[in-house]
Amino acid sequence: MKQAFVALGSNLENPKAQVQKAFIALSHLPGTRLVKTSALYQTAPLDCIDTAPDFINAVAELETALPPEALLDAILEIENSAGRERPYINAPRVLDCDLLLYGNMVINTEKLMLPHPRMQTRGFVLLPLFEIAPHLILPIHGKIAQLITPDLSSGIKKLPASS
Ligand code: PH2
Ligand code: MG
Ligand code: MG
Repeated sequence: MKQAFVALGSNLENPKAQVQKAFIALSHLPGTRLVKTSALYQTAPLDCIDTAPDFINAVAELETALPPEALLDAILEIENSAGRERPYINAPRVLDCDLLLYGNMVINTEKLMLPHPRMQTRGFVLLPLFEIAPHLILPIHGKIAQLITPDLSSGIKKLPASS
């Protein structure tokens, strides 16, 4: 079994419910255990069109027997089942599932890049990841605690568990 982390994001069609549903879908993947989920975070859109709504973001920790490419296919299937469409880059979406990390693997293929190529600069990924794995050491980028800067944390609000 390998440890993997998946980032979830939604800014369409009841984003909180989309992310909650995605946690459940992850827990049902074959050969996979949902180990931990972060809180939900309300985050300002980054690199999106001006009118993009705020996102709900979260991170999940998995333990899985699926190889990385199969895990990627499985999480993209979860996106598709939620009704994901891709009219243009970074368009508002019902659900985005990004494979962040798979053990200590470094992969650079057309299909899959690990660590996820933008994760080390994105507060909406790093803050929920730090919440559930504060001692994590990323391949290439090192300790998660050292990647989090006040700059990255602006525009990000951790929501209370009840919300
Ligand atoms: N995802 C993007 C681009 N910008 N901004 C926020 N706040 N949250 C996201 O999940 C996000 C984004 C590309 O996938
Ligand atoms: Mg993404
Ligand atoms: Mg994506």
